[in-house]
Amino acid sequence: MSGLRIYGIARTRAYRALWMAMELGIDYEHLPIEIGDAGARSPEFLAINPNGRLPVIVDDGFVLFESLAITLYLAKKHGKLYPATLEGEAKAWQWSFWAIAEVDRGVNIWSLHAVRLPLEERNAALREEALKIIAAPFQVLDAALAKTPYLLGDEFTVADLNVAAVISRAIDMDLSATPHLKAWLTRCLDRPAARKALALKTKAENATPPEVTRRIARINRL
Ligand SMILES: N[C@@H](CCC(=O)N[C@@H](CS)C(=O)NCC(=O)O)C(=O)O
Repeated sequence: MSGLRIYGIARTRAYRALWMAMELGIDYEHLPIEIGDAGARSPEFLAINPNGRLPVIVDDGFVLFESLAITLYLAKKHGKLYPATLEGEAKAWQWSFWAIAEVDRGVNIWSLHAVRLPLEERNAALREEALKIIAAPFQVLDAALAKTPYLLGDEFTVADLNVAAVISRAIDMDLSATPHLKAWLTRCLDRPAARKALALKTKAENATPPEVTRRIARINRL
């Protein structure tokens, strides 16, 4: 089958690929498969992505996993939101790798224990620990955004999409210590494509049974 297929329910990191596809205005098919044995760890899916994780895309037969590799690939392929210079491209990679390495896990753990798990199953110690881990990188991001409205300058690019998508759940945190980060994140998430993607994500989130959220919490504590 030709065209772009995006695998993964919008509650997962597939949201990042969906947001990018919406920004680019390209045609795609969304296959909202779930994590676990009935979805991403089924034999059919493992044949596409042996990691058993979401998202993965198949673009005219080309298979790619890792959410931020997917957004970078799509932006570059479609010539939109992608830096025009070698240095700009390197900075987009820098911020993308930074987001995965420095803040992805912390924001995820915080959101599980602040918002997503049933109230009585939230662990305040894990929540506080997660906040401590992300405090320093959030200061780094705040300082960068004090200089320019977007990470690479005056324009929204794939670098902003990647970092904002990774920390999108931080919008529910108290961000008063990082006002530039807060204003930038609000700006990014307010874009029409971001709102559309977020609506899909919220809908999927609201339909997620508690046992799936518990499973996510178990995976993330590893
Ligand atoms: N670094 C990967 C992480 C992928 C990932 O962990 N996806 C989660 C959903 S958000 C998943 O599939 N978890 C289920 C599992 O590990 O079984 C990416 O950014 O694509």
